[in-house]
Parts: sequence; structure tokens; C-alpha cells
Amino acid sequence: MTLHDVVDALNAHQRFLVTTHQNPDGDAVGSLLAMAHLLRAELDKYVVAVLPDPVAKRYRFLPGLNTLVLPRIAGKQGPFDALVTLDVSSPTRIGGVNDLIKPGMTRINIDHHVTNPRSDDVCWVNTEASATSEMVVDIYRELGAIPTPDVATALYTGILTDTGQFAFPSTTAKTLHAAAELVEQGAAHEQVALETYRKTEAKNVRALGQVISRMQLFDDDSFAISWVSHDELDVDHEGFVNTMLDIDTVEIAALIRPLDSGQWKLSMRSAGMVDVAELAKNVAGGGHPLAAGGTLKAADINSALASVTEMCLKALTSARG
Ligand SMILES: [Mn+2]
Repeated sequence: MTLHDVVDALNAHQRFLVTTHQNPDGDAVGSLLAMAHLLRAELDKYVVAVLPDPVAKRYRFLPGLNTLVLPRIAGKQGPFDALVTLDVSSPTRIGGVNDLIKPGMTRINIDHHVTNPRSDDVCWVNTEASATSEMVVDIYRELGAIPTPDVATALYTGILTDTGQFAFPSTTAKTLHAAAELVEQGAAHEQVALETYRKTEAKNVRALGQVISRMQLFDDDSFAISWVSHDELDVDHEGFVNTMLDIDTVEIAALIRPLDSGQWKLSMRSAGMVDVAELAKNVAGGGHPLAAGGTLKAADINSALASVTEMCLKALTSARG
């Protein structure tokens, strides 16, 4: 399915529930805000934009965040005839929003993850796109709609963060054109860079220090692993795993943190030799070849570390042939 199928489906419905994935990142929030605005202001639809989880502090500067609601509130604002999911690689990733889906609602999915099973009624999955926000720029263009400065800021944030500040190989000339267009449309690019990448609280920097001091390196320093402790769960750990990948010898970096369910959340990054999206399938997860994650069961942190280490070292051995 293509962009046109999505545009047709957006035109064909009236009452939309729009959402994104749990633990929303910049692309999730940016594409959600932009899609909600498009439906509401350009297509004159009824729209409730719902977040499965609250937004991390670094994204709280985004204009329009006060228009987003949590599932408990959204449940009182139906009925809906369509669900739009943005940046959602699998229907299981929308948490409490799942409870708001009623029979008969058309499910529309707009995403760029290679592991997307394309199981929704209308799916547009463009794995060439650097970010779902880049795909939403295409939808605006297709509909002849021009993002407001606030929407441009949201979409620019999605592209900047999903490309690692235009550094990941997913960054294409088209990505940079889209970003340039958003800056022309009024995206506050300086503020986005400052808020998402530079300003941070003291506790986050302290926790990064702790996590890095616990890091273990294996296999000639090609595999790095560490964990976030229970006491550090209130910190913004989004960039921690990337710091380990910055080590010049590291091919895979892995970070584990405890979940309320008693399970463990695993985040992985690859320097290129190993496809971590493939590895993530072993832990009920998914993502991109160079950035993926999942969830595992383990009795304690040591057994979680041991099983992830074993899985990653095996993958490195087989990648080297
Ligand atoms: Mn994304």
C-alpha cells in the first residue's frame, strides 16, 4: 500500500483516534502532533490525539503538547471510526490505547520500521524514510497543505532525533530537503537542537556516569553492555546506549532496564556489522537494523545481562563468519 491509500483513508473517515508508540520518542510525538493538526485543521475532522505514555521532559517544549491526552481521557471522547498509528512498528506497542479500539474501526498505520508486520487495514510502511515525520511531510505535500511553524517544529524534531542529528545512514538527500523545507516554514531549529540534545538535568548526567561506570566490554571490546538500576528509572536514559556505541571498537551496545512487570527492557545499537532488528526478534521486539529493542524475562539483572551477552556475542561471531 502507498501514500495514496493512506490519503484516501484519511479523507474517507470522520472521527479519528490518533496515536503513537509507548515511551514516545521525538519522531513519535512530532509525527503525532503533525497528523492531528492535519486532520483537524486541513481536513476538518474530529480528532482525539492520545499518547500511551507521558512525554519525556526533553520534548515538553513542543508546541501543542497540551492538545494530547492520555488513554483514560480519550476513552470518554469517542466513538471513533478510524485509528491512525504513527511510528508504531507493531500493534502491540500502543499500550493502553489498545483498550480504546472497537470493532468496526479502520486501522491506519504510517511507519518506517523494517520489522513492521503490515497487519493493519491500511498500512503505509516506507523503510527508506528516515523518520515517520519525513513521511508526514510527504502527506502534507500530497494534500497541498503547508505546516504551520509549530507543526514544522514538531516534524523537524522527529527528523532530527530519528536521524541522530542527520548522522545515521538513513539520512538521505530527501531527508535534508524535507528538513530545509521545514526550516523555511518556520521550524525553530535552534531551539529544537538545544532542548533535545543539550539541556539536561544534573540527575541525568550523574546517572549516565553511573551507567557507564557499570559498563562491561567483551570480545576485544566489540560488545558493550550496561544497565539502569531501579533508583535511576526516573532519569532520561534515551541517549545512554549511544554513548557506549561511541567507543570506536564497539559493534553492538546494549542497555537493560527493569520494567514494572518484573521483566527487562533491552535497547540495542549496532555500528553496522550486526542487524539488531533481527536480534530483537529473539526478545519479542523489533526496530531498525542499527537500533532495536525488546523485552526479556530473567530472574535478576545478572541473568538478564548474561543472556543478552550470550545472544550478542553469538551474533558477532556469526557475522564475522
Ligand atoms: Mn521513527
